[in-house]
This record gives sequence, structure tokens and C-alpha cells, in this order.
Amino acid sequence: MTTHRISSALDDQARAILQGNDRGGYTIPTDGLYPYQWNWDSAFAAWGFSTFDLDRAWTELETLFSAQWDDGMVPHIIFHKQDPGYFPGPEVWGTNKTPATSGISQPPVAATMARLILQADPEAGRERIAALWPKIVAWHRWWRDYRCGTGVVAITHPWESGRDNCPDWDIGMAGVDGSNVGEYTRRDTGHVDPSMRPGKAEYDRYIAMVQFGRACGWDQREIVANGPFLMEDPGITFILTRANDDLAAMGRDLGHDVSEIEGWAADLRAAAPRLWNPETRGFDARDLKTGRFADRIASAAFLAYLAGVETPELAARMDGIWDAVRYGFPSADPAADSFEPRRYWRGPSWPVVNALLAIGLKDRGLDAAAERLRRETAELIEAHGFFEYFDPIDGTPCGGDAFTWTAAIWLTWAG
Ligand code: 2M8
Repeated sequence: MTTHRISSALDDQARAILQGNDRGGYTIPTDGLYPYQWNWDSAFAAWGFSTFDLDRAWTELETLFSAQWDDGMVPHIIFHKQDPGYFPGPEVWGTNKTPATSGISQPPVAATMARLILQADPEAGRERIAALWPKIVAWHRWWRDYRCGTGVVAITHPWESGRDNCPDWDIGMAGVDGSNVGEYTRRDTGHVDPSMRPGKAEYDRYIAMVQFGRACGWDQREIVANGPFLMEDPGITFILTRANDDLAAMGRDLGHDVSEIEGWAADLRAAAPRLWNPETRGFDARDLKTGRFADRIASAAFLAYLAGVETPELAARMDGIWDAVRYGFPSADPAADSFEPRRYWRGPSWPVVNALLAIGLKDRGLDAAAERLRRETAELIEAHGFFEYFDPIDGTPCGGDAFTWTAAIWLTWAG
């Protein structure tokens, strides 16, 4: 009884968060800290909306794809309306797009979310997905054409991974010169506790990468060939593999020839063993400037389940890391010196990643693990509300409050 009452009150709050963060056709991640439309946040928001407003769910994805570039890229931020509360804003990115956007992308979860929404809305949703489908294909082709040179996905900026300051990127960040970026004022540290955010040395380098992209007119070939940062990302590799499967399945139902997309998924799966680091016994990021593995293991390594990529050691490795914390899966390895349980992507538990991990676990028949992840994530939200991320050891809520994707994950999965 009590649990049911708590749950339905939280359902109401979660819906109110999505509606409160709705800026008219798109949803911001949270008021203040992130005042624009973010790519993968929006896809999760759409999934959340689908639990109570299917039309609004599709609209979220449509607005996201309305900012797609001619080459197929879907940018990581869309600056629909200027807001001085966020840095770096549109004038720093200088992409000259309408609407204004950033110049990098983000994890391509949209196809996977679209398929989940379509399952809830098979009839009216058919028309909506029919229009979106070729746009998603063009985006996946962009990843394939520009970022899969070694067979797996490479990123040109840590922000592209969505796991901004994860220790995965330290090795590549070390090679980026952030000493000449000039003066700038961060805004994030004015909204939330700075000890839960990346440091200045990291921000200097983030900005140096943006300045490189801007200076070459956001020429992808130039950024990949000569930009300051290029690393293979297990997270996007696995997310894109799965997203290609979902895109192919939807295309098949729409009567399209999906052999090209099936080929993309097969190629990514065939290349995935390249990310296996025998030293760390896990899927690992690799710095393509030096060819060296990061020698880290992060939550993204276990998105392998989402992609249907398995190795005999995966389950034991996952349990070992998970058992070292109490609440959900940590974004970085608790046994590593770099682990910081409250600093953003260097250790905290992220409800949104927990949800993706659980989808993969469930698909592979690992129901008990999927349920454990759901329960631990639900405990965090029940105890503290809809925060951006949480300390995985003691559950302390971190970052922004009234967070869109945490609310969405509650409505669709955790609650
Ligand atoms: C965080 O990233 C942005 C830059 O994109 C930032 O810190 O300013 C990340 O957690 C990212 O994954 C997320 O999409 C974004 C908005 O929630 O915030």
C-alpha cells in the first residue's frame, strides 16, 4: 500500500518535471544548468512522454531532427533560444546553422527510443516513424562515414560521448593543449556544487577542441584527421550497434530494404573485439592519436549487452565492479585511483545509464541483474527525488534537480 502511494506520487512529480521542462516542442534537461535541447536527453524525454502523451513524445524527436545538418549529423545541443545561463553558447560554437547548434553529436539512442515509443503507439506512430526513419538513417550513415574508420566509433570531443569527464578520456585529454583558449566564464559552477563538476583544466581543453572545430568551419574530415582529440568509445559503439538493429527492425516493418543498415550493425559487431583490453579484462576506450588503450573500465563497457556483444568474462567483471558500490552501476571503476563518487562521470551512478544497461541485461536473459539495477535506481529516486546523478556508495543526490531524463526513466522503467 505505502509503496504504491509513494510510487504514484512520484509518477505525478515525474510527469510534472517533464511538463515543467517542456519549452514548446522540446524539453530542456533541467532549468538553469542546461537551458537548451540536448540530443540524447531529448530521446529519453520522448520515451518518458510516451507513458502519458504519445503525440508529445513524437514531437520531441521531430524537433530534435529538425536541427539535423545536411551531412546527416544530429548536433548535441540545439540553441533554440539564446540563454546567458550556459557556457559555451552558440557564439562560441559558431556553426552558422539555423537553428543554432553545437558542432558535435551525442550517443545515438534515438532509434532505440523511437522503437520503444512505436511499440506503445503502433498505429498512429506509424506515420510519425515513417517520416523520421530516413533522417535517423542519415544520422547513422554519418557515424559510419565519418567516425568508424577503425571499425568502431571514434569521438572527437569527450562531450560527444555524453560521459564528459569519465576517466576513459584522461589519456586523450592529456594530449590537448588548453593553455591558449583565452578568458571565459563558466556558468555550470554557478548552478551546482563545483566539486561535482569537471575542473578548470578540463574545461580549458574542452574549449580548445571547440575552437579547433570552429576554426576549420566544422569540417569533419579535418577534425578527425588533425583535431586535438580522437578516441574510440565503447559506449557509442555499443549504442549505435543496438540502434542500427532497432532502425533496421522499424524499416523492415515499413517495407524498406534494410540490408545496408544490417550491414552496419554486423560490421560494428565484428569490430567490437578490437575494444577488448586483455590487461583490464574489459571493453576499453582507445586513444587513436597514440594507439594506446585508456586502461580503464567504465559503465559503457557493459553496454555490450545492449549491443548483443558478449564475452565469457563480461558477467563476472560486471558483478565485481557493481558489488563495490551500493546504488546502481558506477560510471567509473571504484577500484581505480581516478574514482570520485560525486564528480559527474568519474564515479556517480546515472539513472539513465542504469536503464540502458538494464535493457541489455534483460534482452540477454539476465533478469535478476536487470531487476537489481531497477530496484537500486528506484531506491535512489524514492529517497532523494529526480536528481541528475547520485553517489553510488551512500546515495547522495548530485548535480541538477528536477532532471528530465531521471523523471523519464522513472516513468518508463524504474518506478
Ligand atoms: C552533460 O554535458 C554537458 C555538455 O554536453 C555539460 O556538462 O555542459 C552530460 O551529462 C551529457 O551527457 C548530457 O547530455 C548533458 C545534459 O544533461 O549534460
